[in-house]
Amino acid sequence: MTQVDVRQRILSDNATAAAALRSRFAATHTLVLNLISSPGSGKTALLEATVRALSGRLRLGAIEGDIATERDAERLRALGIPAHQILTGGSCHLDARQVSGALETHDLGPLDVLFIENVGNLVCPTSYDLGEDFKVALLSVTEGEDKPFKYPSIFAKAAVTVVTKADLMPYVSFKLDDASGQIAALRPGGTMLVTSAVTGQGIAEWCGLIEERLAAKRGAAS
Ligand SMILES: Nc1nc2c(ncn2[C@@H]2O[C@H](COP(=O)(O)OP(=O)(O)OP(=O)(O)O)[C@@H](O)[C@H]2O)c(=O)[nH]1
Ligand SMILES: [Mg+2]
Repeated sequence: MTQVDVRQRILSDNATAAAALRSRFAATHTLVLNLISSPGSGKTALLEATVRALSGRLRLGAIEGDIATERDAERLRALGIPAHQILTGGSCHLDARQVSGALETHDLGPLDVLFIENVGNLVCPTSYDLGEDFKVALLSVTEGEDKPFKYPSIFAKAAVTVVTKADLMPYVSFKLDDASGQIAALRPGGTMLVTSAVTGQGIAEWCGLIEERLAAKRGAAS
């Protein structure tokens, strides 16, 4: 088998496992988001702000992917939602089998929304379907506005891009118009939001988007 054959086989096995997950989430009417970004761009901070805003209204849960430590799951459990940490032990992304395994061994209970926070990496997680309703790409203003065109695959695949750490915009030369032009070119019709987990900017819009997508999924199923 060549390297290309092996990769195709891995992705094909992943697609089968992802399809089973998607059926499972359809049966429970659970909206599933797969969050992908560079390390430290603010995935867990966005989820913390989301939990603070929405956990009174919706049943939220999280699967966290990291190479090492339970820290992100602990941050979310501290806010009162079920969160399970998958430790990849070196792998730079989550795959669908790991997510199914986590759901088999750790009952997160009935959920309206499941957040899957992928391993911090803008490249590897892009190829692996996790049975999600949509991917969310995060881009923090401290990373620079040139990143969408430099890492096009994730910004093309993500239905939603969240620009994070907007409170730091005055201190860095992040050109928001430039970034939004690249994102729109890579994903025509996609949604871009600008948020700050520190000031709360954009969090209401982000939570509104989640509630709308959940209602749409439930409406489509009935
Ligand atoms: N100023 C500011 N800092 C933020 C914001 N969001 C996150 N941070 C900080 O950025 C750092 C990384 O945030 P995390 O939420 O842990 O980032 P992450 O993407 O989950 O990181 P990994 O899981 O390691 O990939 C922390 O020090 C946060 O406090 C924000 O909106 N504004
Ligand atoms: Mg994190």
